[in-house]
Amino acid sequence: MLNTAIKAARRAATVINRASFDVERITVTEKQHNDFVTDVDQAAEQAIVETLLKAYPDHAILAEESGASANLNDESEYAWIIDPIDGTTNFMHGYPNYCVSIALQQRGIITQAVIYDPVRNDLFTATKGAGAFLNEKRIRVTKHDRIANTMIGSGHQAGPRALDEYMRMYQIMAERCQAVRSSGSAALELANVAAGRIDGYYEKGLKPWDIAAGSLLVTEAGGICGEFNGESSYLYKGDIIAASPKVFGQMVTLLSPFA
Ligand code: LIP
Repeated sequence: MLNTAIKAARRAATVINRASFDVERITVTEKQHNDFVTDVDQAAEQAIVETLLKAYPDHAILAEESGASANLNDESEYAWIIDPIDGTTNFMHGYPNYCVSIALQQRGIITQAVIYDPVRNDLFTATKGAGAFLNEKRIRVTKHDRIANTMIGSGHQAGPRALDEYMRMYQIMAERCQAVRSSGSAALELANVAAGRIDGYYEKGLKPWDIAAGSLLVTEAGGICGEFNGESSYLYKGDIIAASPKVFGQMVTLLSPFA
């Protein structure tokens, strides 16, 4: 199943890379204020869904652009959770920081994850219980134990309330960390936490397709994911803190007032 997901991600990346040479020609639609979809998101998603359903016609699908398939429910044995381009705004501006994200949920538990960064040709993979990998090499979260030594990623949803809350959280985190970064792709930043490129990530109001694959990468790389109060229903609640174990605890202490 992981191999099928990798095949699907690479097919999507072919569509994305071709379009990235001429971003002026991309057709952009605004779904909501500052929330965009392009014709490339749709074509990449179609390539992913076709590849997965060809191999597994009975599996359910939850995808950012086409939504949930009719056979998706809490009891679904297998459901694929897909974001064809996480970081659409980056992509449509030609800012090279976005990825394809595909996860398999098995009776409510994420068991397979693929995040593919087509710009750097970085393939992140994880299978539950078998570790996390970047280009087939084992990856682990950082060993920092003091928040003062960390670089943390973050992001925010559109809208004045989310922005106001983000600014208050940013002030708290930026005062205590070495740096806070906001680079526009939650999935890629979760993969970066898994790979030890940043020490942690936090964002509120995300969707399951932003989080599903990245969260398995983080936990299989030795990290922890949780809600802002530390609890575990982050996937469908959409508020996530992900970090190495010691940093996670300190982030929850700082950010739990925003739970
Ligand atoms: C985006 C995220 C980004 C977040 C945005 C949005 P999209 O996903 O990855 O980090 O801040 O709100 O959800 O729309 O590019 O797939």
